[in-house]
Amino acid sequence: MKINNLISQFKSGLDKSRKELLGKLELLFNKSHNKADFIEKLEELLILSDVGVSATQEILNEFKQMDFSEYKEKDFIYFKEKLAEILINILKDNPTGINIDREKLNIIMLVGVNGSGKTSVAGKIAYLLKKENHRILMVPADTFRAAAIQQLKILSDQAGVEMINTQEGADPAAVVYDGINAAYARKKEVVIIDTAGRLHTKTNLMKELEKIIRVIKKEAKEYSLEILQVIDATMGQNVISQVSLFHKTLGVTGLVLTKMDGTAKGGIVIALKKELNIPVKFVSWGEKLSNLYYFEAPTFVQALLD
Ligand SMILES: Nc1nc2c(ncn2[C@@H]2O[C@H](COP(=O)(O)OP(=O)(O)O)[C@@H](O)[C@H]2O)c(=O)[nH]1
Ligand SMILES: [Mg+2]
Repeated sequence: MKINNLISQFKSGLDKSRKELLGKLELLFNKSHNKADFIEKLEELLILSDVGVSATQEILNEFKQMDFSEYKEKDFIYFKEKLAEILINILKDNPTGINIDREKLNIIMLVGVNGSGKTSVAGKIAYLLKKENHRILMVPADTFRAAAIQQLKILSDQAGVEMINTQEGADPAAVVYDGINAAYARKKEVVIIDTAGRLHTKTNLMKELEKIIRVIKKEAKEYSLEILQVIDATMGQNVISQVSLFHKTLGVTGLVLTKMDGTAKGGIVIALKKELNIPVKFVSWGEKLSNLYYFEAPTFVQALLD
């Protein structure tokens, strides 16, 4: 996608966050009388925007080191540029997207709590990789409800990719076993595994997911495994502890932020990077299959502050 087009897509996805943040930043910039006042108001604004405590401190330290008159005498644009520079610096070293190696079986497993958007993201990744001409097999490992299997089937059909069949109540690890073997038999390059996320059985869920990973490691030869945690961006700071839990047990290799359109708190991206240092690989908004984007820090920050 052309870069201008990408920025405008990001801008529309981040519309709520941008409007909220920019208005408040400008007000803060114009109304603060001295450095202490400015720093205090900026701190409050960053915390309210979900940037998180440690990233907020890093940003404030940058501004504290500057001469207040230096940014006060110049205009708001100068201040925004400085902030953008700091944010991009926090978000750098973030390997985005996923590399598909045609010589291997590329296994992508989606994990996360119920309703975070795993099944939707499974469909969106399939759609994206299908456009790049990859041979994809979908594996419905959320077998708890027939409707969940059906939901993935509908998305697979829309994306034009195959899904293996299974029954409600089947053992998820057994479904993955079948999926991997089917992928080799059908000469697929990519396997996308959708999983369950029922939180009331947290320990069981983690055991179920660990068992799936064991099956992958045993059955797959010459493979790569991406464990992507799907996060509902509207959940705020709660997602930090959610991701910690999944990461500790499973080893999450990347994050996918969904529902970015539904929140005015885009700052969560910065908190996740700063506190957990797990790369944000994709962002998504809206229900359309095409609404999944490789996360690019400069584009994201520009869309947020422009
Ligand atoms: N507005 C919005 N809704 C979404 C997005 N992604 C998923 N949804 C909706 O959120 C709900 C849960 O999504 P689903 O993919 O089933 O989540 P799962 O339980 O993690 O598999 C569904 O109603 C989706 O249509 C998004 O990016 N934006
Ligand atoms: Mg689901």
